[in-house]
Amino acid sequence: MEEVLRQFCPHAPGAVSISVLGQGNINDTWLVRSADGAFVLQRLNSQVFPHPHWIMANLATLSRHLLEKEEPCGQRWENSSLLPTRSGAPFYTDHAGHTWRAMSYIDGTITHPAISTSARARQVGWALGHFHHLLADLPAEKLHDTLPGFHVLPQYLQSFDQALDQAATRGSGDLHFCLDFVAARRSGADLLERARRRGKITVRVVHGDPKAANILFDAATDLAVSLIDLDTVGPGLPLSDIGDCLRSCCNVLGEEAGNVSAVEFDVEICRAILAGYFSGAGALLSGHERGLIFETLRLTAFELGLRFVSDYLAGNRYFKVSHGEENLGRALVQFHLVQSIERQQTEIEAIIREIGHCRQ
Ligand code: GN1
Ligand code: MG
Repeated sequence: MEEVLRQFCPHAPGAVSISVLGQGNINDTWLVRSADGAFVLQRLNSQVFPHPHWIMANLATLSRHLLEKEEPCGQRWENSSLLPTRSGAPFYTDHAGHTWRAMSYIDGTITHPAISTSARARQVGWALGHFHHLLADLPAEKLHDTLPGFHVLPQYLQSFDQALDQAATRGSGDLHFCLDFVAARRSGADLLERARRRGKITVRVVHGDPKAANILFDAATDLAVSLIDLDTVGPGLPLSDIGDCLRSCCNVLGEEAGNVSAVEFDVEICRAILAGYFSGAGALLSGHERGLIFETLRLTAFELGLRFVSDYLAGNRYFKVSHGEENLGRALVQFHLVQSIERQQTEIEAIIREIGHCRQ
């Protein structure tokens, strides 16, 4: 760590304090406080992100664009940006080959692991919509695809089939539940890919991972201040971001819920998020895209469950785990969330129509 800190801190590494930040499933993250202020230090997971220079190039393009777009939006809004090493490089590779980088720290903020009030949910939606609005005129081709196949559901199904073929384990009842669940829902999984190929939906620059833990709130006002965790920013579908944000924030018990039968999709939180989203994004989504919100939401929760169970079958190589069954438990949570979404389809679709309609 000393060797790494020396790259980013002008002062002796001894003069800093370090604490673990967040609970990401992929990278390792620390908050570093020094006499010169605070910053976020991260060690990238090179299995997941094999091209760190693409990520850093994307972050630079993003920062430049957002700087040019600085405009009053009625509340505090800040964007985190890449901090170069002391020698001016965008990242540092240590002796073991790990990539390290520093990002600015947005002070006076907190995250809410559970979005439990409509006021916060509206802020979450507004923040995502505002982010999309700020990026609407940044051509998607200017950014690298740092994770080819990210949010491409048919590809996740292929990986699942492969992992199942090669899996050493087929045992438990929970696994059988997951396998039956996937088998019953795999048809129709190419909905977004088909719409994309037919030019019905637009590829834009999107966040890629707008889950609850990636939205910063001002500690004093409780208003949203920033979307963080920008490694997945790149060409994608705004619809996928909306689906991912809803599947995360409306699952009030969270992704690691112990009692899976209590997992529910909260429609009131969904209503507030969508209302906030449209107030921040304006008319970014076409009527056709708005008509796909429900299915995207259902498929996004299904996709994450599928990714978790595939990783479980493949021996937990992608998502960090603290015990061998964790990814199976996470898959169960997502699949129970899908069931809750399906049970409430009529209500959710009515909300989408009601809120989306006002924005036509
Ligand atoms: C991963 O690392 P983290 O926690 O920000 C994953 C997301 C998932 C999320 C589920 C690059 O994000 O796609 O939705 O876990 N990120 C990547 O918690 O795969
Ligand atoms: Mg992430």
